[in-house]
Amino acid sequence: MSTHRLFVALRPPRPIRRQLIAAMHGISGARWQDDEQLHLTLRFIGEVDHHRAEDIAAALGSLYAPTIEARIAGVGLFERQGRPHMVWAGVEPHAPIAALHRKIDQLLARVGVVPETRAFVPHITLARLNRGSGPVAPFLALNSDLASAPFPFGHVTLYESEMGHGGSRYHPVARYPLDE
Ligand code: 2AM
Repeated sequence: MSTHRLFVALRPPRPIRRQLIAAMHGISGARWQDDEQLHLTLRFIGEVDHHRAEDIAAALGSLYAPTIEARIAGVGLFERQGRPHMVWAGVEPHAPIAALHRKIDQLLARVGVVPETRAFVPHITLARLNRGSGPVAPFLALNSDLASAPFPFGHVTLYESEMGHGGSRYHPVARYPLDE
């Protein structure tokens, strides 16, 4: 049976995406994300069958949470096995985003999605790196004060991730409005 690789995310508005894209330079060999790929993952779900996917989409329909006023705040680095793995943009404030993450975790637990154990660090991935990528320190230094105007996250999106040769493509499956 075919499966769906799902995750739940917040999508920054267009002017914010443009600002992030404008900052994407200065690491040779980095795989910069394109406009369609930019998002803040609230909850990674993973592979589920079609029935579970429908249950998940329905469960998210009962989400009731306020719109989040956010702003971009700096950049960061995740390492894997001691090597730079990806660079990301920070988003603040953390508290309402973490609260939304917990709420979604609880909704999904009701339809059998195992609760998250990994620490939640709100971030928007900007680039994926590999052994051949150049140094990241200049990029991190240059963008340490990266900041945006305040902007709203007005809805939550359920995405399907499709893995391909040129990296993953993310397709919105459903959108759930947040309260004004
Ligand atoms: P990343 O951008 O920080 O790598 C689709 O793959 C989205 O889900 C990406 O934003 C990715 O986060 C996130 N993701 C992938 N695997 C994950 C995992 N095991 N735990 C948490 N998030 C994951």
